[in-house]
Amino acid sequence: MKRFFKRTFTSGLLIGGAVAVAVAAAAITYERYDTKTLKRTLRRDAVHCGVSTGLPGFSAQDEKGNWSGFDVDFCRAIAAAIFNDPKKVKFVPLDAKERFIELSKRKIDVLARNSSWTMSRETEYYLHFAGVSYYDGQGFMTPRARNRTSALELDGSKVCVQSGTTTELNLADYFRANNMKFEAAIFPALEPMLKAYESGRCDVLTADVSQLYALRLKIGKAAEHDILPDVISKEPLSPVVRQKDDDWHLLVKWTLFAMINAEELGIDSKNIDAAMKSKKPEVMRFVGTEGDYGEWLGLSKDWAARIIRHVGNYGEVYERNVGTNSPLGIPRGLNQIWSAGGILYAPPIR
Ligand SMILES: N[C@@H](CCC(=O)N[C@@H](CS)C(=O)NCC(=O)O)C(=O)O
Repeated sequence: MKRFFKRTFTSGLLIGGAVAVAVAAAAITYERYDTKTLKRTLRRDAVHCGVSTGLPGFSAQDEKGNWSGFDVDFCRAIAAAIFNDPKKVKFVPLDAKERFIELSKRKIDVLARNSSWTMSRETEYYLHFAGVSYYDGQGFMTPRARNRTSALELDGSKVCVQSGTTTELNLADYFRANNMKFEAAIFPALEPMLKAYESGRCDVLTADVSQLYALRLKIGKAAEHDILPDVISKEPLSPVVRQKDDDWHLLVKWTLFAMINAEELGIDSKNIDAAMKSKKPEVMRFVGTEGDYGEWLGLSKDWAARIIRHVGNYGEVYERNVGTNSPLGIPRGLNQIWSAGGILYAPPIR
């Protein structure tokens, strides 16, 4: 469907310093293409969201089949914005290797699966990373019994790593740069990698630090495993969409920005009803009592308020799933709002 938006601009022209002012009104017609993804999502009444196969705190299923986690909540936020119903999501578990291919093949609408934003992933698979939802970095986990305190003590180690990840290349770079030898035990799937580590077939396991926390929890006996302090790479984790899918890309991107902006503005799931009555201009634009920002996205005026009511702001989602009072217990660190000492900085809704 093609939608046309007509906007009129008025420009004033001052002639020769005289009092005569000529006013020219120009009507400019913008064209916006509604691409297939939003239409299909609306038709089937559900967002198809690619997540990892099972990382506690990020995307995991309980015995009743209910999904929870940081990535899961992001999928629910998109559904809340579109349908006013966070349950209208179908979760599609994907391992590292298949995730971008399945997204390209339209098996899913969006990938929210601890995926690092890199140049080659955008250019080779024709994708867009919508915005950083979690600033991560790669680290190492070792059994406490091995008594390691730094990654620089890992010379000669056998290292468990998952294929199809940025982790594999960073591992090789790090050992080479530090003149250390290693043997990689490479696994295409998570479970066999974890089993190999648990049974002592590897001396160390490497993954993004957030995922090490999740895996340590999965193993049980958290106290028996150390996450070393060294962080050897940048892993900007981001939701991913296909290229040439502009309206969908905007929707996913602004869902994330809405969650971050809400935290900065002090809007959360508990005070959202009061926020709907606020007279503060920034809050009014956010909740849709002023302006038509949601409508330009193809949604309702209260699209952002729906996200916060049903899912919460960024900080609520972080704390619930991975924060210091959750079983994972990861401090906010870089993932704190910029005005509170972190680097989360979302463009404003205006
Ligand atoms: N952020 C890195 C690593 C992501 C990744 O796939 N990590 C593995 C190791 S923990 C994982 O999440 N596996 C879960 C799965 O395959 O379902 C990337 O984008 O390549």
